[in-house]
Amino acid sequence: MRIGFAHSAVAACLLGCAAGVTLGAAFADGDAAAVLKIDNFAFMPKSVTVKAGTTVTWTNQDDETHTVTSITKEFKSKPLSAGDKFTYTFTTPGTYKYFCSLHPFMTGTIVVEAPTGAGGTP
Ligand SMILES: [Cu+2]
Repeated sequence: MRIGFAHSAVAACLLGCAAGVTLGAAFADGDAAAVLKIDNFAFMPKSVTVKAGTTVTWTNQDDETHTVTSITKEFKSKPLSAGDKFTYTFTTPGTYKYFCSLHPFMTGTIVVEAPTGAGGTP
């Protein structure tokens, strides 16, 4: 269901992006969102550590089409053209490795830590 998945990913991004803009100043108590970019055939930052429940957004700023594809198939973007975004919310602690299915040498890692107590400890 490639089309269906892409549609839900876009919907999630709309929600996530809107929330990010609205709540941007309120993130001091915890990372509820993380933003990565894809540029020059690389994910940047290449490795990111976030708390469980964090929504990660990748934006393709390259001129090439790329994907964000989990090696364990937990998440998989559609091919992202320049300017496209992909959003995924990580709810379970663990290490998530991913790559670009079009350029497999492009790799990245999301490390998801257990959430801290309410309020968190920076
Ligand atoms: Cu690529």
